[in-house]
Formats: sequence, C-alpha cells, structure tokens
Amino acid sequence: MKKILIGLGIVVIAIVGFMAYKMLQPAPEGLNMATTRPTVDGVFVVSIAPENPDFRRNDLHAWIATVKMPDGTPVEDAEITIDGGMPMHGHGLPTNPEMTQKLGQGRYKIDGVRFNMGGWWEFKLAITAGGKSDAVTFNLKF
Ligand SMILES: [Cu+2]
Repeated sequence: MKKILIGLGIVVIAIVGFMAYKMLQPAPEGLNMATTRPTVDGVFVVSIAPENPDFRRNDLHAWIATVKMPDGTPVEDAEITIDGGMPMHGHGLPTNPEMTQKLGQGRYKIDGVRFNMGGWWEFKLAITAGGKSDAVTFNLKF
C-alpha cells in the first residue's frame, strides 16, 4: 500500500512538473507576429486589431478584423468563425468569440475575446465569402 502511494506521488509530481515546465517555456523564436497576413491559400488578406488597444489581460473585449482580396478590394458579407488557444499549454480560448457585426468596408467586429494568461496565443479566423473559404492564424503575445 505504501509503495503504491509513493508511486502515485511520483506520478503526480511528474505530471505537475511537466505542466509547469511546459508553461514556463518561452515562445519559439521567430514567430510571425504580423497583424496583417494572407490566408493560408492566399484567398484573402486579413488584418486584426483590438477595438480598444488599451485592453488588459482578462478583460472581455472586441477585435476588428478587416478582410480584403489580395488586390485590396474589401470583402463584404463574409462569415467568420474564431478559434485559438495557447499552443504551448495545450488549451483553447477561455471564451467563444463570435463575429457580431459587419461594419462595412471589409471590417468585422469580433466580440467576446478574452486572454486569461500571459504568453503566446494563436488567434485563428476561418473566413467564407463569395463561395470561397480560407483561414489564417495570428500569433499574439500578452
Ligand atoms: Cu495557457
């Protein structure tokens, strides 16, 4: 019985240690931090910016995504779904952000965003417009 408990203790310490190690790893070098990027297949060019640049970690806040064609034409009537998370922690976004408003000129409001931890986040947008779908992943650090 004692041996089993010691064994269990070792396993727990190993798991906690591994998680702490993963959490404390710095983000990989050379991450592309651009906030304007072409989508994976080059269908759209997307820019993102927080609606209020002074938001603080843990604030529930909004982002504005601007979707254009590669020639700069704004993309209207796009549908956008949002995903993301912290790759080094193995968890997703703490909320389910949604595109709530089409602001015109290719601009879309994404509500319900919250980053609850410091570190490297991926912010992923899947975009459908004009019968075409493509996706883009932004890297963010807080
Ligand atoms: Cu995390």
